[in-house]
Amino acid sequence: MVMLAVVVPCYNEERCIEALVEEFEKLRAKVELHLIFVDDGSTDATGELLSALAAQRDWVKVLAHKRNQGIGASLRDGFSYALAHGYELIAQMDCDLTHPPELLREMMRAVESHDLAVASRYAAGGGMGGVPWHRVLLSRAGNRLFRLLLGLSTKDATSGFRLGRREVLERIEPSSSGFGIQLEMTFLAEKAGFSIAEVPFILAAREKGSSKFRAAHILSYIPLLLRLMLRRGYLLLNTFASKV
Ligand SMILES: Nc1nc2c(ncn2[C@@H]2O[C@H](COP(=O)(O)OP(=O)(O)O)[C@@H](O)[C@H]2O)c(=O)[nH]1
Ligand SMILES: [Mg+2]
Repeated sequence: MVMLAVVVPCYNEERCIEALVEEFEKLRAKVELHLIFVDDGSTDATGELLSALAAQRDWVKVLAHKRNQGIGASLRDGFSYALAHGYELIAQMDCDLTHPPELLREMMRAVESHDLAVASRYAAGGGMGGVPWHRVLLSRAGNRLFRLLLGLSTKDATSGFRLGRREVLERIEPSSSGFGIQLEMTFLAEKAGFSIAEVPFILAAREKGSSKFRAAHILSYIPLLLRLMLRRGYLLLNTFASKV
């Protein structure tokens, strides 16, 4: 039984997919794993490329949405598939070659003593290599704000590169459809009491294709943040009430 599933959400990534699968071909010599791509209504050749790659490799699976539903909705579908198919360890990563697949081995070691490993730009030794300054600023400011308002311990609460034990996904129920799902999952995992290891990594700059993150996406963090703050308040009140 293959233990590890790596869920990879992708939207219009025709320029990255083949190179990513090639990188995984190499990694598979050391780690047994399955890749689960979630193609989210791509309008370029992503879907055809994925079908061709999967047809020749039983370790590559493809879930496809007819229409674009967002990275959060895609991750949730990928996780449900991985849970239903019995994988013990479930990872997620971007398919734009900015997350080094090699790091998954270190993350696997980290979950021998933790529930979840988050590849972290803000742990000692982590960082960003050549990422545009406005994205660096946004990520730093966002993470500071989220930690403060939500009382998080995880330094990189918005990382899209993680690997965890299946129990984490069995317990938490994220509902975000967009990019906010990363923050939501960090919050839910922390508040559920799961232990999180931050594995330092350097996020690479994207060289192929283009980012799908738009300034307008920032707005969608506002209702999410309010919802999570309310939830935090409720949890704090409960803890307080159980002590008096
Ligand atoms: N399934 C799905 N994946 C998406 C969507 N938007 C972005 N992604 C994927 O999520 C990952 C991160 O997105 P990216 O555009 O690189 O955002 P950035 O890293 O924040 O600049 C990449 O693998 C994208 O292909 C989407 O709407 N649906
Ligand atoms: Mg990216």
